[in-house]
Amino acid sequence: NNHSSFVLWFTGLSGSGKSTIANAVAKELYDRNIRNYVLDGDNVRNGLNRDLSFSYEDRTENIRRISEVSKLFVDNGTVVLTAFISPFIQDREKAREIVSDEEFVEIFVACPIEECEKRDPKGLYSKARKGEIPDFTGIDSPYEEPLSPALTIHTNVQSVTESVEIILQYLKNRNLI
Ligand code: GGZ
Repeated sequence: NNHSSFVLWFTGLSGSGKSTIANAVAKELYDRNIRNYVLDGDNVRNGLNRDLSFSYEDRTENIRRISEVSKLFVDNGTVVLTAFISPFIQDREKAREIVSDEEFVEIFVACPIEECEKRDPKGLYSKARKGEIPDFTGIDSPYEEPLSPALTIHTNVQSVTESVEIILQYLKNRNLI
């Protein structure tokens, strides 16, 4: 297939649906013979970044390393889908610079915190409310919404299938796939 690689950078609160949508898009790319890889907390925070906490400095370092790794994948011809909260605008702008603007697609996975908290798939919000997890994003650590993302997906009203369609259509329109 004839395409250049790029990074789909998903950003949003814990429980907003970043990993779910990233994996669903990854499957569609795979079905189109587009080599791709999903980077998320499960395969990065447990390995490469296991030395990092959720302090401001460590989140910045987390995103910096992920950006550099994403660039390596793109150099290799692999489409990268990253699913990290990446709560700080400055860190995401740095990621865009590291990867290069033309190859960086920021996707805001928007979901009201009340809804994320209701979903609470890992029970983390509940723990954070009880003070058992300090610096929890949206509770006692900030989330800075993107000012001009390429796409915003509202997971409280859009299904996973609809969200995937929106993203694929965007990539087609931009001749990225
Ligand atoms: C936010 C935390 C925290 C704190 C652990 N704040 O829903 P999850 O579990 O699977 O996704 C969250 C994940 C966030 O890691 P990231 O690498 O994406 O964060 S960042 O981009 O801000 O560096 C959550 C879990 O780790 N988790 N403690 N304090 N999320």
